[in-house]
Amino acid sequence: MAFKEGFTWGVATSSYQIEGAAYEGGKGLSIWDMFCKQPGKVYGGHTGEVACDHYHLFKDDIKLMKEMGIQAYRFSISWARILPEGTGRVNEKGLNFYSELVNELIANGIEPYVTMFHWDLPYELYKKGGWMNPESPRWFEEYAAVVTAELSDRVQYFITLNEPQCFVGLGHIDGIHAPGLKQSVADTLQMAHHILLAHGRGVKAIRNHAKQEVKVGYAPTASMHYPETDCPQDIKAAKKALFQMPKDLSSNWAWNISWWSDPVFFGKYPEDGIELFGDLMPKIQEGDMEIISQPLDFLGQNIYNGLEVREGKDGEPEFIPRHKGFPKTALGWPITPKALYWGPKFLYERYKKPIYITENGLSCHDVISLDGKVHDPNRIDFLHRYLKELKRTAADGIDIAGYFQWSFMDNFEWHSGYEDRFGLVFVDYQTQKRIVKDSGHWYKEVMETNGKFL
Ligand code: IFM
Repeated sequence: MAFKEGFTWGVATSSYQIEGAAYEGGKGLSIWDMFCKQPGKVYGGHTGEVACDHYHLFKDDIKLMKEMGIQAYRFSISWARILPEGTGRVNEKGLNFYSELVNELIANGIEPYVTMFHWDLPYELYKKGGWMNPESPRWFEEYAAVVTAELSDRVQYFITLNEPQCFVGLGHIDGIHAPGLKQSVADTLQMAHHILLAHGRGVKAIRNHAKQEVKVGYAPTASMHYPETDCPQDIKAAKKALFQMPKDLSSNWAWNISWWSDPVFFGKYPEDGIELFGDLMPKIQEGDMEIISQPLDFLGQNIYNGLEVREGKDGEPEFIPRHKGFPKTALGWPITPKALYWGPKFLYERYKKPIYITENGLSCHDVISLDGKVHDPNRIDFLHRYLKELKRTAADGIDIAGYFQWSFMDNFEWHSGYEDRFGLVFVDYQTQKRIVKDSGHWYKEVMETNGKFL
């Protein structure tokens, strides 16, 4: 059996993408509430105001999860629902919502995995400079402490941040996500330093306030490079490409692994990055790197695709262009199953921590067929190919602790609104009716058999 006994099979979502109830239950505003109000920022003018109405329908959703055989559910907390101003006043109704959600999960035999931050920063904190403010790590620490004190008697697994690459890269460099800014390299590096400090302070807060022994991790993302062939030269080139920083500042610097994970696991920024950024490096105070590199129990990695690499004539990694007609998802993302073999392998070799795949999945053009069902063979084929590769890496002895499919149900896909569907469960946004897609039934069998037939 390649997937170890006790392997965790789950699904993932995030607060703004599913909850709705944007102005209910005492919740404060988030940067996504404000971003969606701006004309032209989100496809079709869509917003997360109602989304999947999970805030009201969570019991039904959890019932469905149970029927689907889901063992673990990774969800995120809306910071502004807990602390409407970002710090200070606690909104008891918000805490109760998550407390009830956790109770319901446990009553249905589903293990909760809590992500503290999945992009919906309280707007009140943004007005104070958001992550640019040197106080922001303290704000996050306070918030993480409140959540942990409330939930950790029942929740054992916590994840600090989801995909800093995206909320910095898309939100503050490219400006296509909230808060929609295009900031300089120096500013975003300083911001990244605060975010890493927030992660470290968050880890400390979780451990200090936990009511039982907890497992704490982090969920970055990035493209997972993989070798063209199994020859040692190509493998070496792919691994080098995976962890190297961009060669110059012409591209979005945030889209890499090492700047976000080396400080967390090694307590230092990567040398090639320090060289690249030179005078633009953030201000690092004494003790910062120790805070950032708090011991973690696992690495959560979100993996969707990667680039193929070979050793070039000069001995350096060479990226191989994708051939004509390369398979892609509805969103246009390349389908590269090998990313789920080589990615975790390279990451494990470097960081030496048990790995959870905290997100993996695809968008498809799903529709309700004449028979009233949702047939999504492309999703089944995608997941089958990717999971086979994950199984191969587990069989090689890489410590893979779990896999969370993105996403449990169709939801608000950020600046693409509801145009794209990522769920195992179809959501009719007019009626809020859910229909388990063929892939949901297929995934049930995967979970039940611990991936035996893959
Ligand atoms: O929907 C997102 C999620 O919020 C973060 N990771 C990628 C998913 C698909 O784009």
